[in-house]
Amino acid sequence: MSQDKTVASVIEAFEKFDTFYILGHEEPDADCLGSQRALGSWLGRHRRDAKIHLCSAGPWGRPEIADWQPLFVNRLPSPEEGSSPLVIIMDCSSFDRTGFAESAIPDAPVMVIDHHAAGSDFGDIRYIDPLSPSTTLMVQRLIEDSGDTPTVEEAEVLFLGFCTDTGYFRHVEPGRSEPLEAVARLVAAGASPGDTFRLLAGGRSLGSRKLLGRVLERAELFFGGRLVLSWETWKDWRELGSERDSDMLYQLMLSIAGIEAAVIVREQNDGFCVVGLRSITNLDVGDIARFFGGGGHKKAAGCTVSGDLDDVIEHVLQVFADRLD
Ligand SMILES: [Mn+2]
Repeated sequence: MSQDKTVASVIEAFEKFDTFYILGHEEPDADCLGSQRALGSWLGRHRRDAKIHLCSAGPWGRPEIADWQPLFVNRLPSPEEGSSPLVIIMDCSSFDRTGFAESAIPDAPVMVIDHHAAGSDFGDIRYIDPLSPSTTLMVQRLIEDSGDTPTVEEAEVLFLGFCTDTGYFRHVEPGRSEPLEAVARLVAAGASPGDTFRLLAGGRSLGSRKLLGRVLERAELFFGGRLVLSWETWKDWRELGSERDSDMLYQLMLSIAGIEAAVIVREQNDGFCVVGLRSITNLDVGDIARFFGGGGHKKAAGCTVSGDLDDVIEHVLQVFADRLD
């Protein structure tokens, strides 16, 4: 089915139901929650009789969405007698990622709206667009293709979701302008690029800034300056707080001239270390993560490795040596 037809059939499908359970993935981000909020808001505007339940299993770790928690339930209420419920799962490539047990979900048709290319083929109605940089952009399309315009609030959360998944436009692919044309309409509808940037970059604790400094201070170059590696101890984490800002840390590390990849090794308190990997060249860090039983993409990946900090750092460097030496 063409994407146009899929979108039309999804819009049509909404008409058959009167109760909507809108779910996203666990450890939610603004793409998932923004998609849920905008779709819920729009369905509520159109179908004034409909019951809308925004559902999230949490945990709510990210500062930019911390205020949204009261809008969501973490336990799904039962549908009313005689109602026609639909379960909508957004930005989620497998059912497990919702964080809910199957028994906690009402027995109802399932619609999946997602932009991940890989994943399990679950759900009865599927709207999947791997070319879409965010799920929020797909929700915007549903709203616009039904002849409507997002409200200011819908535009704000849709824009925030797009900025989250594109690293504030950094990951938008060249050669395709439609996503930028679409988000320009969100700005026209009232979304603020400045406020959105401050929401994504701000709201941090002093401890988290000091932690950035500490980890940066320890950074070392390897393989003729092609790899930068740093580390964080369990003690740092206890002292300065659990709030992390990995994206900022990787940005700073990857801004070193001539660098190809960055690694952060984080000591856990259970004899393991969590290793985060980022690349800005063709060097496939997903491959390195998979060597240790982890996963991810070519440019962003992670794994958990047993051993103390020194052992894990040495082991990771050995694996990089095969590729960079
Ligand atoms: Mn997403």
